[in-house]
Amino acid sequence: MPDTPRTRRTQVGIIGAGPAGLLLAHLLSLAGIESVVVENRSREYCEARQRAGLLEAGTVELLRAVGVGQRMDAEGIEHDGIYLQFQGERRHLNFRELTGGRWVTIYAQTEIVKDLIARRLADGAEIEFSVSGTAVSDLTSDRPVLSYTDSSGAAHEVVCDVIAGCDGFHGVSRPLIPEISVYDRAYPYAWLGILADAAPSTDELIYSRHPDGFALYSMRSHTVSRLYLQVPPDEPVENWPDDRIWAELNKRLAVNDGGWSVAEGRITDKSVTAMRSFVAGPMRHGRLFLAGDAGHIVPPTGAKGLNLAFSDVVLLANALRAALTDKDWDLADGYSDTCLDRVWRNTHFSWWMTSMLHVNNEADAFDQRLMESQLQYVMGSTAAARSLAENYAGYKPVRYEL
Ligand code: RFL
Ligand code: PHB
Repeated sequence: MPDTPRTRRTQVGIIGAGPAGLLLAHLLSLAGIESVVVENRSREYCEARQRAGLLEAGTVELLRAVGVGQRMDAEGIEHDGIYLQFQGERRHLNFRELTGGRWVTIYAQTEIVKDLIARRLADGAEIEFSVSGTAVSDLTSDRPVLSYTDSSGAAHEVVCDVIAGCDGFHGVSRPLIPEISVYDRAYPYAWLGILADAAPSTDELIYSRHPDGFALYSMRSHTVSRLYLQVPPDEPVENWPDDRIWAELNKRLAVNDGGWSVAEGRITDKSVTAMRSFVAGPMRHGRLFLAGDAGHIVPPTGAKGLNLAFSDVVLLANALRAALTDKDWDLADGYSDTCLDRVWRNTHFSWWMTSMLHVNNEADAFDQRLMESQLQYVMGSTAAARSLAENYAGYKPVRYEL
């Protein structure tokens, strides 16, 4: 006989301790709203997963305003803009000048996750790591139930007012929305990403289009570089020994006047990521709300995924505070539409950056020339560069009502 589940009560049940779930729990607690977070991975796994590195100014300001920005302020690196490169010519786009003062910051998603977990635990919060069998029921009642089995095998039921599906692209929440529509685009390439113990030989990120494919020079600190290469989809990582990676990076990032090279170092992480655009809506069913990658995925070329997840979370925190504290459900009722407007703007921008910078072997020569022409236009025209800068640095940042 299975054990009878242990039952307890909270206001918001949150599925997923990624950046979206953790930030939501923190914002709710600042508003005096209780939550329980369940996560099927271990704390160590969540804190080690290599993902995003680039934060919009609005994300930086948000983390600062809600008291989790101390380490980001000490260790993050502010960038004025990015470099774009084509045919060996490298051009700097200065976002501060182009947008009237906006910028971006390098600070790793793994560090944000560590900061948020530390703050939640210091505040006495509940985060259940390493759970299994996460399930949700009674979504169209006003007491939805979140159930799971903890790491010792004990079954739990949490009776909630609302459940937030912050469980990423492969989570259990999205399939629970019966009326969902899905918009999907797979790209015919992937990214090979490496992390290397090497002081970056660039001050800001370089996005380069090369006949062999796209390359991106990013970083995590003044001593750690993060670099990406366009590779075929499903490329086995074993095809890329270290020497081949450095040679290819040096080729795709080389500038015409020579005299510049990628600083090499010990590679500490190597992985291949598929590229996809995916939008699902509505992001709500009854008392279930989706936030972050659970509802949408963008290819990483525009550095939008984490920033977009945080925008959802701010809108959801504002809506849940009004609903649960003031009994006003208007913001909650508008949540999905408000999010999806932003999601589509970011989906377009990420698709546009991706198409412009990658070599698409399935496209005909006409399409390839159009993309090259677009890139040359952005590198040559202040008007075109301003549009890229406005989107990259964060178009219409959302505000958390403190
Ligand atoms: P996450 O991070 O996937 O977290 C979801 C969490 O839910 C857990 N989970 C469950 N827990 C309990 N029960 C279940 N049934 C569960 N199913 C899943 C998972 O274990 C996980 O802990 O989603 P979230 O929080 O929405 O955050 C989204 C971001 O992680 C993502 O958008 C970014 O990493 C995207 N991204 C970038 N975004 C940026 O804004 N700037 C960047 O520079 C940037 N670079 C990137 C990126 C993503 C990349 N990859 C690997 C996809 C670079 C790369 C290479
Ligand atoms: C990263 O540093 O991981 C990164 C930066 C910019 C991107 C994608 C990834 O567009």
